[in-house]
Amino acid sequence: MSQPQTVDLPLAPPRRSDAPVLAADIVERLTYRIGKDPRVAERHDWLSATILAIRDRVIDHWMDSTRSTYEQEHKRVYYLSLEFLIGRLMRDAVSNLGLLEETRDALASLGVDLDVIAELEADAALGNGGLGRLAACFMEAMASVDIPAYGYGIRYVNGLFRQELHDGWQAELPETWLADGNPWEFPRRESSYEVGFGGTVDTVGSETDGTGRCVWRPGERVIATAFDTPIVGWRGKRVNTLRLWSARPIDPILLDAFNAGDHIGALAESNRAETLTRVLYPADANPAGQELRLRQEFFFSSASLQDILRRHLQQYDSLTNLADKVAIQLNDTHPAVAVAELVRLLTDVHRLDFAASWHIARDCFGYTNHTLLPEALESWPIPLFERLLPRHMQIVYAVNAIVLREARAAHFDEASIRSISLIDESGERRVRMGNLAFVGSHSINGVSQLHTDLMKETVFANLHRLYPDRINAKTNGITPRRWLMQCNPDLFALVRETIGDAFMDDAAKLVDLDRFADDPAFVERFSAIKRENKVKLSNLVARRLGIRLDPDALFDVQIKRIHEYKRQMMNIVEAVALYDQIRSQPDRDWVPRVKLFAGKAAPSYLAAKGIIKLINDVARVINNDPAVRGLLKIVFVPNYNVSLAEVMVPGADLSEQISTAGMEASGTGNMKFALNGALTIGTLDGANVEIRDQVGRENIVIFGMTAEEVGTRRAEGYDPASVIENSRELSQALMAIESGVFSPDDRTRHADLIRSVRERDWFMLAADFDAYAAAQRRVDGIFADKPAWHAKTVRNTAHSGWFSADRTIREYASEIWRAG
Ligand code: T68
Repeated sequence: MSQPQTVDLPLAPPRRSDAPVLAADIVERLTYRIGKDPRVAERHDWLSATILAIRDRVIDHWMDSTRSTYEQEHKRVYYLSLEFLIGRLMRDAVSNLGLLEETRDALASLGVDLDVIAELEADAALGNGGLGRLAACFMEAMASVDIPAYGYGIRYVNGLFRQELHDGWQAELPETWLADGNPWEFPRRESSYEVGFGGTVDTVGSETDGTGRCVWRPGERVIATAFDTPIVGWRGKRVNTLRLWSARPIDPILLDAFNAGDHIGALAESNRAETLTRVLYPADANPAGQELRLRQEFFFSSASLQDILRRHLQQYDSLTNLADKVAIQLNDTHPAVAVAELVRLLTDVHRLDFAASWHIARDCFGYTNHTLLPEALESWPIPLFERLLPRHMQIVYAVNAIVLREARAAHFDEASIRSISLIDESGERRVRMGNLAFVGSHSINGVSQLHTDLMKETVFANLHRLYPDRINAKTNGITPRRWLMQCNPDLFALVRETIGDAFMDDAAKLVDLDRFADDPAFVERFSAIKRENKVKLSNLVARRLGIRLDPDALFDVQIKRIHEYKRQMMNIVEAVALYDQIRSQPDRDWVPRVKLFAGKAAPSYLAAKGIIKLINDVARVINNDPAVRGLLKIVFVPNYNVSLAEVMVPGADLSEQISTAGMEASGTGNMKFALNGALTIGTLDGANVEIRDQVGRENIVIFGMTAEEVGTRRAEGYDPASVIENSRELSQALMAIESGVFSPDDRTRHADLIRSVRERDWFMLAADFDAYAAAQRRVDGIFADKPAWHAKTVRNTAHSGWFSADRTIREYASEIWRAG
């Protein structure tokens, strides 16, 4: 083993962080780092100065963590993800360091309000939805449970688009989160790697089947440069690194061309390189069939692996022990090309033999699957893959030969072999990234129990038969720091006062709250906090949309990406049916309800955009109809992001988790709502099943078909028309929408959406509709019985501790990574 390059210098003594010292530090950063006189500093300058002062305190812990991993030769975990949906970082860092009150006081002594400047921090929205947010929760949880981990991804200049509503239609605008600079990140020019594309391959060895050593001469090369962000774990115990790659050209400008007058051509290479990391693909469940996407995937996978190997070799000098010291988790198939790239680096660059490289790779990699939707399973046309990555194409073929040989030896029939193959030969030949990730990993996990069972029965059935020990379940989790402590500080304080501090380090201890569910004094305080959070949410809605809400109404919330399988459409059709009933029986004692929606649609997903417009059309009519007397309101809050969720989740009474059973791999929003004392109305899909098991079936409202029933129904030949005919409520609601009641300016606007329900209804809205409407009326009944409702909300909080990401990460660490 080589010696550490750093000599044994003592660590700096920990910084004092009492309020006066912190205040002085903030002023110092403001003056000397930002260059602003405190007397004229703007709020944004105060934010930057505060982050810099906090960041300096983080650095001490960061260096400690890095050093101890090195000295104790701990295994390192690398989480490769094309998405990290971080949101804001300041409150996370400050509160995990235990400096919230000190920071508040320090700023107050300077005449600055922490809550005001915290709101100015831009959300880092480097992700689309659940998959990206899971990666962010995992980063925080890995630091909190003391796992030495690095997140690797792309530093997109433009994160997920900003959504505006123009006349109820989604409009997409660029999100320039870096416009005011990013005080959290450290550029690391010294950590730069070349990444190649295209070109030619020369074989050095005698083997011609791809397994011999080769020399790849890329036709095109770019430089990947690292930007590091420290991620602070709970109580500042450990600080890990999120390393995001940015692309730059090898030659920033071709001076000869420039001097010859070709000013545009001189910058072409530079532009092409920088385009690589300019935008996050706004793809949710529809992989963009774009060359640029594959280039992004390879770019960050290659840079990350080169970095991993460099760090390992610097410490251990040898690659034979790589899998003992390195675990690499693939967040979905987006980094699956890393399997081939690691084999290439080991074989061609580090001169291990092919078989050894292949075994090492498989021992290092684990793969997490996040969807079974066939349209979301990534694959690349062979001509494209071969042109961009000629050496990787050879490796894919070589690996495929090994796998198919094993399948033949196990007497698999031809149909099974075709489904296992890394190459899809059914139409245009394509590389199947899911199969590549599967065969290149020793562990393949689903994100809930149900999803894992379905993986074994459907897309991976034959691979599972060939490698029966690999698939395992790791039910998702959320960080309770962000999703309770920070977003709901009053509830957090009440819990702490009631059951003590133990739950702060072990969320499962929240269960101690259970015995207070029937204690009237406690319940009164619990429900007063919920009401206060509803007031805050109402204020946000009033500010942004000018709509006034009654905080005593039932707040029914559905926030997530807009997708047909998530069935926002069923929710809004049910609102139309309810509207109808309220108008025809105005004197019944209706439970006043506010239906809140938020979420983005992929820009190319026209049906999802149509659903947003439908929700807004229905909202306009219902909200302006005096006949409903405020008994029903519909609100679509634009630009859903992590920070908006932090207000909407604590302010919800009811959490809508109503996907067609079998289609939502897990869900994580469902966990956030339950933790914050909302009841779930949901199908037996994804982690809803486990939420029911944890909170108890009397504390959740379940309806509709099971995944198995959905399968049977489809197999029998599902006919939505006859179902619609037999449901008066549903037929009337669909007819109203179809006839243009909600779109008087364009009566046929929603005709296509409704026709797709009538004719095909792939997501089985009609089949579940009556059960859903009945479940909503059950919800009304419980909500009207306040003691019963409140007891259930307390029990939801009490039994949600199991969904802490700390639990999930401990399972990954012990069962997949063998680390920590
Ligand atoms: C989500 N997937 C699952 N995908 O839908 C959700 N897809 O059930 C689960 O809880 C969550 O992952 C975490 O496991 C996604 O969010 C994407 O965002 C995505 C992005 C690009 C391409 C395909």
